[in-house]
Amino acid sequence: MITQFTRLDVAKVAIAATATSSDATRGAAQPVRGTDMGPEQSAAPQFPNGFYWGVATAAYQIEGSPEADGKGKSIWDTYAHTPGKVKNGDTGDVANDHYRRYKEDVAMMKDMGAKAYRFSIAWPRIFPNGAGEANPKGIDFYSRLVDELLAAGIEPFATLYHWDLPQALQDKYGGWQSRETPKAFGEYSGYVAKNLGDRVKHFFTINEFHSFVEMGHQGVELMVQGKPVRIELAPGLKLEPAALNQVRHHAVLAHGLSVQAIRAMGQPDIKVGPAEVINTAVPVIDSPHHTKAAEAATRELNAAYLGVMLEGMYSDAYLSRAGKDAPKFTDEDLRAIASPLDFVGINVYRPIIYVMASDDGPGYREVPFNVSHPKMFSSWHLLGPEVLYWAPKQLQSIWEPKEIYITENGCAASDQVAADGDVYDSDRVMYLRNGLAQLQRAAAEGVRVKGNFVWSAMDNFEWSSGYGTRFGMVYVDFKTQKRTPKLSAAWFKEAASRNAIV
Ligand code: GBH
Repeated sequence: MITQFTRLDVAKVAIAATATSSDATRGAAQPVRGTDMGPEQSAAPQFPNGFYWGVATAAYQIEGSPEADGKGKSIWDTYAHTPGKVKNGDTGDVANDHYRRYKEDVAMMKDMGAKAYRFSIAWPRIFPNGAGEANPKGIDFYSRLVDELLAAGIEPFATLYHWDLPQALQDKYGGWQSRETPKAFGEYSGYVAKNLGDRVKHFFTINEFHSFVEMGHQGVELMVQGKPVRIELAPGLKLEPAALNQVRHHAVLAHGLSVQAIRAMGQPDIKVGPAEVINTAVPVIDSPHHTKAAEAATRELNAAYLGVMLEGMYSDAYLSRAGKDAPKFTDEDLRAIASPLDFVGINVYRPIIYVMASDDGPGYREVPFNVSHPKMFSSWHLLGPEVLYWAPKQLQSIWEPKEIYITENGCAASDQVAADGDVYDSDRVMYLRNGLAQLQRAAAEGVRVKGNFVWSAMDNFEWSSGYGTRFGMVYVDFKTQKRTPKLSAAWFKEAASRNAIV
């Protein structure tokens, strides 16, 4: 842990020196935080009381123990063991050994000042064959984890699907290509809600529809700083457009059936919503004209996922783009997909595009990223901190969800343990500080954001990129399993305790 802050102390003095003038320019009308406000704090409004300062992980990325206590195989066990799929041949066989070290990890999150933890449940631990007979030892693990979290004063938020589909469903039905998978997902969701819902009050159905559908069933190619980047995820298929559209439909249908099953089987005070990686079109110029155009673009960019979940229908533009390859669905499907939600979770990493208003076409046009536009460490991660303002703001304005969670934001960095034993992830601190200041700006304007989960609580298995791409606020030595909180963990702790960035 970073304890010696000599350089930061110097910085504090500098901040204190500038605080008076900035307070003066803000004017007296601004709400003031506490009476014990130090001179180094500004008078910007806080996040709402009870804001969840959270950290996030996912089962396959941290747990290891792929065969423990009767767990079945997932498509990620298969994919990671297929030569050439994951960088350096890395697999999640051991990962962070969290299945056995969860108590230590909960203690570590408590030390970091986390108020909430978003973890995912491995479906094949609960239903080793995807459906049919449940494996009680699987749910026992998550039950112990939840008890440990509650004892530490950390609120558990559980994701039901973070990409580790039971291999049995892939083998039997072609996985997400079949309606059997959403049906099985509904049953699994109901079972989990029934068994954990006395203590877990927030469930996310599915993580990043967009990512596992597109990257898992076709592969996604994008240009970053003038270079093509291709991303694939399990099961690594390359489907034709009609089949891909059907997979998209089955993913949102699974979400809907999951919400219905949780309502039917779980305690009435359970809250549920999706955790989607919202594709955000950021207005490149801050005028009402351009911000309205950007909102229209964001709505269309999310038509096949958040759009249908929150509007109960596919947009005309989506259906006409798909043409003869459009998904096949019934009205009953649409009703299930649009089941009322308690909140919407969004993962927010970067602007997907910048836009301007335009007289042509749909009323907006894309403004290309300059080749020199800065990026963070991972291949796809262009930097645009203002997306943490626009994404929740547009979400609220387009679809008016009751509550909003930022279910992930964070970045990879080239972290190394320094000679003094600490890890100085200055770029991650920069990223979080600038992004979360934008989120605070949204909250101050009345956007109903209830919490934020930093991805990730600790370094982990970064899917096709393996262990070299570190997203944690805690460094993990994968040879020894030693955990070392980075500079960003100290930064997070301070922000969480003040409930403010600026
Ligand atoms: C999330 O993926 C995952 O939920 C998580 O498991 C993962 O470890 C973490 O974030 C870090 O990658 O937006 O144009 O770049 C989200 C990141 C979002 C990255 C979609 C690739 C591709 C299109 N992914 N993105 S683009």
